[in-house]
Amino acid sequence: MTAEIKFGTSGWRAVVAEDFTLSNIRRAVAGIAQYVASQSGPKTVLVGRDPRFLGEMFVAEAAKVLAANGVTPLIIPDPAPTPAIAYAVRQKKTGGSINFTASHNPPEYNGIKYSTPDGAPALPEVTTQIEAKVKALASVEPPADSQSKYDQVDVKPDYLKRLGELVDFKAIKKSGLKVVFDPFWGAARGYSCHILREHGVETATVHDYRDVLFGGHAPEPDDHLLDACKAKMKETGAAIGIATDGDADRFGIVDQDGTFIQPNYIIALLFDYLVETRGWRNGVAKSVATTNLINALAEEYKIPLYETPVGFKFIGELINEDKIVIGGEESAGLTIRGHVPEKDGVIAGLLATEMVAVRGKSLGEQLKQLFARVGSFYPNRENFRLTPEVKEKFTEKIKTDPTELSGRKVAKVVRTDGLKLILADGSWVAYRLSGTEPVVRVYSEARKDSDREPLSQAAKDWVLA
Ligand code: G16
Repeated sequence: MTAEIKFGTSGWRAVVAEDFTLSNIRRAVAGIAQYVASQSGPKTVLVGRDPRFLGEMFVAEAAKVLAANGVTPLIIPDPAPTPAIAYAVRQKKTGGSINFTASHNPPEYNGIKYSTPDGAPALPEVTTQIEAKVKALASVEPPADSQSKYDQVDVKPDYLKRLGELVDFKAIKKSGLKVVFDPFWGAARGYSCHILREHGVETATVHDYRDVLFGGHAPEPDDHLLDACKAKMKETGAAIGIATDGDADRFGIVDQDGTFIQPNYIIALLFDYLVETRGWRNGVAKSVATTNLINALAEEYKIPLYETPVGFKFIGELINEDKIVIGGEESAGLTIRGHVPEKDGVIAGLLATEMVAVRGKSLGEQLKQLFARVGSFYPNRENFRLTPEVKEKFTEKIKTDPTELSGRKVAKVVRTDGLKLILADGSWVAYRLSGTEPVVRVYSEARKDSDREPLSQAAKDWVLA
């Protein structure tokens, strides 16, 4: 079947054998090749993948399609983290990368992320051009099986070397803390654990083998899927558990006592820590759906704050322009100054480890201190499956500008992405359609723990009424 190929929040994603077929992959890759060929930049494209089923085959097919369209493929033979591929794009000065991954989506999905020569996820002005080229291609004949061998590159050594420059491994080693790493059967296997061990840090792993079914669920480093990591931490006496998703651009962090520390808080804590230890003060960025704890910190430090639509490509731009210390999204993505303009779940875990080692305090204790300094914030997110009725109702509803939400006065309406309603006490709710999954996202952030549930309920009541 000829599917409509859309590059959503982060690339094209589809169910394997339904829309993610060799024939649609050929169209998508040919569209990217035509785009690259039309640009003035390099005509070589890196081709990589996460460890999903048939990834090797998709990479091989993409290489042939690129070559047939006048673009030279440079193949990454082993599964590689999305940020390691982003780093290689810059190092090798290629015309971008094609990465076969569906990130944290369930095992039946695969996808293509295209990054531009700056290593950042392609911006909408690029993906709309690619989509138009793909649309014009009814079908792409399978390229003749040329016997030519394409060049290969191992992206791991350079990327790990860069991490060695950005993270203070000496401090981690000195603290003597132990780490558990959970790669979720994904692309970061052999990355975070390797570099920690290389620097003499005792590191245990779980889910450290290939399983294309990811244990029967999405490879998402979320609280409810981190039991094995928590059990291993208990067994080994680890001070921190660090996890990455299928393509290692997202992170999940577990505190010493087994508490999952949500990404919102990790980004805020790292922002504070980097200002303190690196002395950087150029700016900070977050998506509009990410905690206002970051706004409060930016205000305290008198550091410019950039609030972007959801999609790391917008934060990537700010990194490339050297405008920010750190940029993050509540969906578990972050990067830092001087690093790739792409989410990096590996560096997130390593920096969180460094922060615990240097501060000598658990993440929970650090968060408590941060709340005492700049105020408390309790973010929450829920997803609703999209039936055609839900989608229609939702789309209509969020066009309106409400003046109150369950009796609470709306102080400000923000339309950076979807709809965000800011209430008088600084709490807020936000709504948008996901660009990666068939769901509606309902975000809320209370200022008191006791208001977390009522506010989230009010947010749902308003949109579903
Ligand atoms: C992708 C994007 C992120 C975005 C996330 C959720 O992450 O790269 O920038 O925050 O999706 O987007 P949405 O709410 O539209 O589903 P990943 O890790 O799936 O590539």
